[in-house]
Amino acid sequence: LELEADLRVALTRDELVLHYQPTVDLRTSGIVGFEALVRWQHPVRGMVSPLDFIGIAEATGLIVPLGRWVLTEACRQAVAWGAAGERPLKMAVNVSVRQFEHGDLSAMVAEVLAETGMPAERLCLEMTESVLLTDTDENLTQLHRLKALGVTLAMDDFGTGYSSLAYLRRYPMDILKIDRSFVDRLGGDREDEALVRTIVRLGRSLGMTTVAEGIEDAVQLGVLRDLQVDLAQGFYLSRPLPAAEAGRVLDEGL
Ligand code: G
Ligand code: G
Ligand code: MN
Ligand code: NA
Repeated sequence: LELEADLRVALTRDELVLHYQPTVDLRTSGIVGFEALVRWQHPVRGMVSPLDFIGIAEATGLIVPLGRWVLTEACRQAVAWGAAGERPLKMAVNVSVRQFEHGDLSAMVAEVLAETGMPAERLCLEMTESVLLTDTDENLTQLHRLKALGVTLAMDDFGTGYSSLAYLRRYPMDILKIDRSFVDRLGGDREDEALVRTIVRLGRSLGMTTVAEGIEDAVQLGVLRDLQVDLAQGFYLSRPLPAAEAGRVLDEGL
């Protein structure tokens, strides 16, 4: 309850910050984009993880203004970085199923793109299966509107939910992010490798770009490269970084 009141205030006091985790092309090892991850610099508690406040934000509806702030800040940063270099850098932003339920998500995204001058093609929205499992028709309409804007859609934490296969076919998703629980077990058991290979094939056969998340060592990286996964994220490549450090690795490489 105390955190809820604090979170309301945090939004008006610039206490939220974004960290940026690089996404790496497994063939070139170059950075092709970042995933924006929100943190809360609480005046008393210090840095608070999204695990401790996204749930509160969802339950109270604060996720709507918070989500808009995150999207605006991430787009603003991507435009600033994009202007500096040659590459059209991608920016991925996590959206909650609650943002589909409260208010018009695609209209909000269109407004933020216009306000920040962010090209829609450079924005990726990450969502979990919960978006596909609840309020199906309304959410499907929203997803098609987002696609019509030119935004890329990613299925996050793939493999951890239900009905994955049927929903993947029905929804206009571009990117499949293989949950880190699968990546975690790579390197030992051949069965785990077979599982990841199957997910990669599934993604590819549906025309999706595959991303492996949660890579924590060189063995996992090697296996994923051999399996021809397209993109990778994980602490072994880089932790989520404050904006200034992310800008530095963008200039100097990892
Ligand atoms: O960055 P970290 O690993 O601590 O994130 C924990 C969880 O919080 C992850 O599931 C991540 O997707 C989620 N998260 C981080 N930033 C955001 C955000 O801006 N919006 C939403 N909805 N979830 C986020
Ligand atoms: O749910 P989502 O995939 O958006 O969650 C992203 C979260 O995963 C972030 O909080 C980020 O800090 C975390 N993360 C990123 N790379 C790794 C990793 O290599 N290992 C672990 N344990 N967590 C990671
Ligand atoms: Mn994510
Ligand atoms: Na994930």
